[in-house]
Amino acid sequence: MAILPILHFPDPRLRDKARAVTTIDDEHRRLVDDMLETMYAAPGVGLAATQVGIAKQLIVFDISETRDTPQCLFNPQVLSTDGISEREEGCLSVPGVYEAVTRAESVRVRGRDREGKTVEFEAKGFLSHCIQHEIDHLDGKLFVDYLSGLKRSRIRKQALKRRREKS
Ligand code: GNR
Ligand code: NI
Repeated sequence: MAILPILHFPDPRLRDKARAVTTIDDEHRRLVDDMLETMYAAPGVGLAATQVGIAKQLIVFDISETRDTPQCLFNPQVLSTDGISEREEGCLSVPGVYEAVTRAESVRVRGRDREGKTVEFEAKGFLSHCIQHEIDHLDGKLFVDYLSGLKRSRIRKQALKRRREKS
């Protein structure tokens, strides 16, 4: 297993659109394991392949308190949504920034598991936000895109300044 470097906003690769994974093989299962190790080490509750510079439709997550329930989803799709919900979000690609984001309260999601089997389930509450946040990454979208242009430009300036100072 390996910890992969996480890209930081405003890296243009975070805007890439991920491609569907057609063959779920050992190489892709190794990527799942590396992404999980990276997510746990960060630490974060989710990670999209886009964040490690790989434009493939793959997300991993674990919202359990005990951090012992690793989950992955290839080619995740939102089938339907219900309600609206506002929650504070953060992102490993935008370190130190936490802001309220409004999303669907619940989502019905379909994808493939690590064996390539199709799975479908309903996500509510925090898991719903988490999965929508990860699927957004696969579309090249970041949670800061939901904030005002003024807030986003402040965050970008701060990120570029930090990168210059190499901290
Ligand atoms: O660790 C994370 N926390 C989080 C909190 C609220 C909503 C979404 C998230 S996902 C984030 C990890 C991350 O950046 N995933 O892309
Ligand atoms: Ni994120």
